[in-house]
Amino acid sequence: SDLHPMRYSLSGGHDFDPDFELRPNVLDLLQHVFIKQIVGREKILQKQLIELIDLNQQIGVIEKTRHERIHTKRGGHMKTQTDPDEVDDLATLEVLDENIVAEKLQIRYGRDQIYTYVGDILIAVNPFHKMEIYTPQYTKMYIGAKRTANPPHIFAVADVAYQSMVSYNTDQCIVISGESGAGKTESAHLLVQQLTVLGKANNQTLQEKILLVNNLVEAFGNACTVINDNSSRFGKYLEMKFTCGGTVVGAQISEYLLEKSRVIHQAVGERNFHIFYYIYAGLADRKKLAHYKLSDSKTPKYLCNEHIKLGPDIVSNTFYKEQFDAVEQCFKVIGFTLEELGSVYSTLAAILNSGDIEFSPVATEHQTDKSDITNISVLDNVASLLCIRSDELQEALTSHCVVARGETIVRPNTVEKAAEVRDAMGKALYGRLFSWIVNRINSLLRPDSIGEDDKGLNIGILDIFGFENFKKNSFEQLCINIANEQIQFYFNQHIFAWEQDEYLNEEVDARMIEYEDNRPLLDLFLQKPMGMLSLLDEESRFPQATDQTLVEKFEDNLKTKSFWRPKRVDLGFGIHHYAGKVIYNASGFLAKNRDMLPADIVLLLRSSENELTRKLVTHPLTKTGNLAHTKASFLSVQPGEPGDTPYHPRETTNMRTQTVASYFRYSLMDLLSKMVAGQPHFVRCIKPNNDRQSNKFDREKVLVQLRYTGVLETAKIRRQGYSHRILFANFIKRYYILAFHAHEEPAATQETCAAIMEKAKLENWAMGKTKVFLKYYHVEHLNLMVQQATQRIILLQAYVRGWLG
Ligand code: AOV
Ligand code: MG
Repeated sequence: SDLHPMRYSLSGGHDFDPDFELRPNVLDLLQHVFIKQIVGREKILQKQLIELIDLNQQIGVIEKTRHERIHTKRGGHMKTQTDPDEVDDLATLEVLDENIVAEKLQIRYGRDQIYTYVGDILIAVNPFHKMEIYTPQYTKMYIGAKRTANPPHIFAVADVAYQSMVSYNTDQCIVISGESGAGKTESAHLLVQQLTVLGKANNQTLQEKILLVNNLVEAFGNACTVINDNSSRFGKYLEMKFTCGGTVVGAQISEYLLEKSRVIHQAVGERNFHIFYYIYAGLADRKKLAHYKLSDSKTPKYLCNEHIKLGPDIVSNTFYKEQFDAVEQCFKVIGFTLEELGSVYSTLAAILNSGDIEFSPVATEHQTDKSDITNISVLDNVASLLCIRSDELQEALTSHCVVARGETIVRPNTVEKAAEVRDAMGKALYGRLFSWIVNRINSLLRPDSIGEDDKGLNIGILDIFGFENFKKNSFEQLCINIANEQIQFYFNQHIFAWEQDEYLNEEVDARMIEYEDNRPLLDLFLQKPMGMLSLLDEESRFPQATDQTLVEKFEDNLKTKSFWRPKRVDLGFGIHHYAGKVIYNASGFLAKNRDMLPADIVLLLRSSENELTRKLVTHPLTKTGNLAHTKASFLSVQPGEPGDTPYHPRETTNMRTQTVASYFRYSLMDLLSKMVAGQPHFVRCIKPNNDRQSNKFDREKVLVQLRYTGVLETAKIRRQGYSHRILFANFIKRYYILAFHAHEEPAATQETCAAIMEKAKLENWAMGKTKVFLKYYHVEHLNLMVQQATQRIILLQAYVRGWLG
């Protein structure tokens, strides 16, 4: 079962039959019967068969040629690399220091070699121009190929993950990291592209659907920022589902922490989510603006901010129109109904319209803080698009209910409060629409062909928003950077901490590597009850609290060098992240964390005559993740329960309410539990310059990234360390054929394993108490030998079948 047909089948169309091979009498049979019969009949056949008879001997031959090749051609992994310019793998460099590493990357970058290995980790330097290395020829070249056969490539990562999944029957997880604009999302696309080919979907449609998922969710979740024109404003974990045989059967996405505030406000030089521009231009093109209550002469407020007046630019933008057609096509191919599409467009149009609702103060006899809507026609438009009553919407925006001593009292909203409610509604509708789309995609792409006993396998691809450091950093940047901090911790755990623990346990001698442990920072954010997020939640519960009291609370409680209050910055606080120092501004933190959607609005939307609108407010927002199997060492805190910090006690609906911080904490844990369940592969994206220019390699900029991502330490540990540790029994099951006869059953001991390694003439491995410790190139070499041995067995079986008739 270790041997996957895809890897071992011969071009002749013969299938490998593992049972056949295991029948002990096959070899004897051949030796005694068939050889005699065919002697003289067919010279070539005879020669081949004799060659094949004694597998051990045969493997000796294969091994010799391989071994020679490795020494002569590659050189790298057995000794250090000789040609100083040809470094596919930085872990092989004789002298490892950051300047040399940066220089090698620069030389390669200058030759358009954007990919480089550090052991089994792939470094991808953003080329900022189109590359001709993702064509079908390249796809083919990287399928089932030995790593050293081709230059480093993202397709090779897909291949290793896929082959490991089918060979070892375990889930895989590809973690892509790097700062904003470094190329994570592009890498994620390329991985999906290669994996759909590897997974040979039985039907074209499924393959097509999976390829479109990213495009669809990114139209809704990505936006133009000052750093990246297509910046991910949410975290995405895409799981591709396979049968145990390796056929792709579906996909599932989890989304994390969409930056909803972008719907109502964009910073200088930034834009709203792509889809708003697409739909605005697309509907204009189809003369459908009026139907969705939009006007081409007056651009919705949410689309223009004080710094860019897009106006007619949007409506006449052909790129946007094309994108709209493309998004619609994605929806249709994936399986959304036309009715659903109409509802999605209506919801988007309702959000755009709602931004234009204006309020003015009304002075009454008793009070002056009442507000009224000045443009009732806009209100009517929003109500009609959401299929709710206009007068009820007006009431929900301009007043709120308070329950006091069992009595419900209606209180008016001030102009500011009414505008807040309006914006909260826009954000909530968009956030929920996004979640609904993701859930709908999941139900449309949920695999149904996997049987009950066959739970199937999956490869997860993590593409989150990268580390951000703007001129002004708010709550969103804090969450984004905490998420990156957690991913870095996961990387460190995997590459350094566990590795070292295991050496100790197995009594394998290996030098320890120093690395930057960012655990204290994670504690600073996530610890309960004194971590930053807990303090934020606590403060969010006090009605009298302000952003000022929040920063003071941070200052009083967070006693670490990584936190400080810069002078002369109101509401400012600084954090020294693993990736650098960031100054945050706490203005708006409390409101953003509370993220309140008044109960009156929820109840009103629930009365909608539109099914989708109702669904958006009735479906529980929290996802259920399985946190039970999360390795404790990953979590600096206990996983938070969804909704574990109720902050709004008078909420009368049964809608779960929780702060953004507590939900964020929960999402992080949910994500990690998914990630640790699989074998990880790492892709580290590097941004060569801040100007999005091709052919510009800013050495300082790259050095900083190499430093904070621990590339140098990784290279060292990859050179010294053993990336593979395999239990004796598993090792023997996989490789015994290299040193024993097919029918032998050698004992699961150190001696057996050593015998195999010696037979394979490999050096520099280590023997633990229960596991064999191998470097990644050992495994490649062993796999290749098994593959060749197996191919010969297949040949043999084919001949035997033929003769048996
Ligand atoms: P990100 O995902 O890491 O940023 P992207 O994947 O969106 O970054 O890449 C940013 C831009 O770099 C893309 O729009 C492309 O123009 C270019 N690019 C990246 N990789 C390649 C490639 N392999 N070939 C050609 N161009 C590329 V963020 O989501 O902002 O953290 O939050
Ligand atoms: Mg991205």
